[in-house]
Amino acid sequence: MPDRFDLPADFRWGAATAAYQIEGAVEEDGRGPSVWDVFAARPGAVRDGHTGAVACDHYHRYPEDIALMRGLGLDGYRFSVSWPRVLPTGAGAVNGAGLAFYDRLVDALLDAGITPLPTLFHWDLPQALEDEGGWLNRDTAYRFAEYATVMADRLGDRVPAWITLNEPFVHTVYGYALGTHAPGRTLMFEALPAAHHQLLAHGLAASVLHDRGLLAMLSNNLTPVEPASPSAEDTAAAEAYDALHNRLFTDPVLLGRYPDLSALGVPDDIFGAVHPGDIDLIHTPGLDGLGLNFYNPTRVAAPTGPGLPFDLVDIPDVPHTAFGWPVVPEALHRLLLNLRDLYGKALPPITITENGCSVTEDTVPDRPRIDFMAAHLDALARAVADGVDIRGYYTWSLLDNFEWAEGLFSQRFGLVHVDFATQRRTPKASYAWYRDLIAAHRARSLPH
Ligand code: IFM
Repeated sequence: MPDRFDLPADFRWGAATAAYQIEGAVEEDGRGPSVWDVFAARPGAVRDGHTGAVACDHYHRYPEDIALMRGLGLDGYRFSVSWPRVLPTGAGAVNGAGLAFYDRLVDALLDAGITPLPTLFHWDLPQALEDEGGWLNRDTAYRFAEYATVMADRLGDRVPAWITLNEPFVHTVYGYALGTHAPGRTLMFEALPAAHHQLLAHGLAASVLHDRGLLAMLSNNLTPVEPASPSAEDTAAAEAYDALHNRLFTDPVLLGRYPDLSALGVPDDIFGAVHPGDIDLIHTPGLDGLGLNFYNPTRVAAPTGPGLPFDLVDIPDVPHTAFGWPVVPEALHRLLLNLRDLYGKALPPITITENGCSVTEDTVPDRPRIDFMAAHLDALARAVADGVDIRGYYTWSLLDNFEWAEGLFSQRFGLVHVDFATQRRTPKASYAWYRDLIAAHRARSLPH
């Protein structure tokens, strides 16, 4: 696998994390409870009863973590802001001590020469808003716009670009349809108003950011969907799944319309959630960059029984990550070209805002992670050569962290190993590989 890639001189290298997965300090300095605090406390909700109460203790150890980022030579660091740390009940009075943490973090990043790229919502909704219906309640979108205003007014002088939401597909499906993530609702397709309200929140927040001269991005988890066979039934099932996973979250933002969801039994107004004018609020602000979180392609077959209009099937004969996700780097190349062809001029520049893998028996010599990253960067570089405008790559993740329902130990995604008992950080082989890759790219890009 190559360890140098033909990428533009100004290509940006980064790493990503999320607040609840690393910060800990859930009861400190006035932070309010989030849906993840409440969900993780439910017996059986998270593997081994783990929670994010301490996680990587990044709230206290962020200087050490920024030193690790500096050691990598990162251009950018993607983190998320904990909404309940800033607004403990989701709205109303701002918690100055919570907001001050992000001031310190941003200033320390800038001192280290690293551009902060914050995500406003990475799944840790204030529990007080969940008590009012969470993302099923349209008001949550308006509370999000107020929260975006607080953040932009405080950090906008130092932070030029913002990601509004992380992976609204995953949050909607796992959190509201299947109940395997917080807030643990099991509404199946009736969860989809939560998707619409997140997209509305994105549109409202994008306007807030634009009004202040800031850039707005949205990070989606996208997957190229392939039918299990060329049959009409498998093809129709694949189209239905593609509409749900991908197009539901990109078409309204980029094209100003929802895809046809009738194969899922979902009406055009998404069970009454879509009000007149909503699509304009989502579409008109425009998107300054599409954040793409890529992990794997998805193979889909026609359903074998009643229930869902598709079956998700495995992709055999390829390696799989510790999570059981198929490793198909070429699928990233295909996805990037599909996006170019589907959205044309409506497609803004793309940044890979997550890509990485969990490794079975993860240890410091983590060769499979290096192979995974190298193969995906090779696919990305080929898409750049094919004319796709890709501005940067943020690996998931800087640190081993709290992997949601999988807890702390079973799915380690970090370039840096974290011993959760001692909080000792140990860079893995992938850390050294990524550091050398970034340095070599930078050296080649310098004017000679
Ligand atoms: O850890 C998650 C992250 O929070 C969102 N994207 C996928 C990662 C790996 O599961």
